[in-house]
Amino acid sequence: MISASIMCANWMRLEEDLRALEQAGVRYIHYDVMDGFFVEDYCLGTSIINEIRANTFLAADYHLMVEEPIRILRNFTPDEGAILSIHYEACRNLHRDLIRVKRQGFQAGLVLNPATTLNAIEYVIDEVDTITIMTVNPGFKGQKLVPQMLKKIEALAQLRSRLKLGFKISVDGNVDADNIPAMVAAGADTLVGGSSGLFVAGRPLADSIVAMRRCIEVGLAMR
Ligand code: S6P
Ligand code: MG
Repeated sequence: MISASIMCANWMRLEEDLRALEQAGVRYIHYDVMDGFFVEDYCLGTSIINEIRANTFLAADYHLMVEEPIRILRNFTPDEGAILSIHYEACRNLHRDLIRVKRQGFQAGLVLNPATTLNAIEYVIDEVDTITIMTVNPGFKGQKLVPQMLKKIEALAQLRSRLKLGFKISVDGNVDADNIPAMVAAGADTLVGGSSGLFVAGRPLADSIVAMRRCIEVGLAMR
């Protein structure tokens, strides 16, 4: 599945971009929310998010890069199929927070920064619908893959089959033609498309999506 990181869209032509994503069968719109504290930058408040939500049928994939996200959980509306992901590193009471995300009607997502080990999530792994491996350090578009993350995706996929769990594995950061095959081969189910692989300057979105799908096929064949 492809989740389109809307912060990387062409904001001067947002409506066109939305229609192209819908027509190409993208699965989610990925909304990055940054608080200038957990990460250095700020982006996507709910007034902007809700304007986009009102103008697309694509399901929401919220990525909260926010300290203590539980404080602002009520700002988000759980439409059909929406995922809301919070960071392991940002929550003082992660288990409680994941339960609250689900209780509010979202699929519960958990995001891990590159330095966070998989051991850290042993006691919450049964609660989650999606685990996102940050393949760059969060905060900015246009960064390069942290290469050790390919092993981490693979280890997470192995852990999932060992525990017989059904969560999805998502990857976020530098999802491009060079990296997609290895990410998919390692076990990624959802790819967050950003500035490197989806919203590429001078290339129509439809072409990017065709190219991403070709790379996904290559990765699946390598499994
Ligand atoms: C980064 C954020 C991401 C980016 C996306 C950028 O902190 O969580 O969702 O928007 O990964 O993609 P790219 O291809 O520029 O790395
Ligand atoms: Mg993100």
